[in-house]
Amino acid sequence: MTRYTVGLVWVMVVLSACSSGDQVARTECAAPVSESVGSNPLVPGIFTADPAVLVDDCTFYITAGHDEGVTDFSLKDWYVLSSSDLVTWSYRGGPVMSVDVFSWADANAWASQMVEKDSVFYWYVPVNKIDGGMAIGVARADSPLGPFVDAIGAPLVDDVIEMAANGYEFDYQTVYTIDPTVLVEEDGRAYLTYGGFGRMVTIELGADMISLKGELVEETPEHFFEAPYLVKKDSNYYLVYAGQINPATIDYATASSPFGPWTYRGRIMEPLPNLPGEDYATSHPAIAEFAGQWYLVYHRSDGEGGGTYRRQVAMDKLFFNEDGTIQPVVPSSGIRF
Ligand code: FUB
Repeated sequence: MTRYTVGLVWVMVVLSACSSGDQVARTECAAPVSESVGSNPLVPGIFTADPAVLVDDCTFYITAGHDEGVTDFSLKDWYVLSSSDLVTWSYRGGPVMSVDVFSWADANAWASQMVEKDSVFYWYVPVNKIDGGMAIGVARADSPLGPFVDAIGAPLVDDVIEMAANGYEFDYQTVYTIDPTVLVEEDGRAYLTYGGFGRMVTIELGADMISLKGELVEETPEHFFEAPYLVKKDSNYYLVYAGQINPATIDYATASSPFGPWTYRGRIMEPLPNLPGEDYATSHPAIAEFAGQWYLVYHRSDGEGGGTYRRQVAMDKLFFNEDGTIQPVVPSSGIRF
């Protein structure tokens, strides 16, 4: 039984520029053509999960895992979907990076995020270590389309590092080392947040983006399940995440620091449907601004040929109210611009 499965059972029982990497909103990019219509899922022919967004050079990139599972997660590589009009999407004909890039890992190309700093692209990914346990690695490239190489040759964060940092005796005491999200501030400082099964941690990254600086700060927003996604807007930090338990909602919280404490703000999306006979659907959000409009990117499990372990990435417009709160989003069959 994987730690994900064990954790899921536990939760069920307990019930308890132009870079979005640095979150710089570039409104000079051309907006999608008025009255054009997108489609959801964005690329119907492939199964993609756990989206994150990077806007670079007026191109909207979505990094996503390649879902190949039937009754459980099976992901060995990651896609990069891209579009400049948010209607026509390309995916380079196949995955851009695989678990094989990390010599110390052997499986689980799970929820990742790519960011840019000083024209270098860093891709933070959770993978299964050959000697056991999930860990976060980081790959580096000069282009969002690669080729990517392991930037360290070892995990950036794993249970060993977390146990030493926290004085834990057992690996099960650590926060689940999955679902990394990275925020690069305008001053170049960067923060890594990760976690799952109701616990979340944030730590500052070194200036080189491939080392840790400071302490692991465990500060978890209310209703957090997994899939944190950290952005900054108008001096406020927004954390969007899969809430409750599968079938997960998409909820959000805000804070005046990337370390929290987080104030729960509400629900953005209700639980997504799963196909009959399938496990409850997961949820995984990313939000980003492009040409002056914010978007919610997420995955769905009810597409043709799809399922809970054959998910597909979709997106819809996202609207902020004047007081900074976010309006609920209802999944559509495609954005109308
Ligand atoms: O894709 C594997 C896992 O499913 C991710 O790590 C979670 O966020 C959930 O989407």
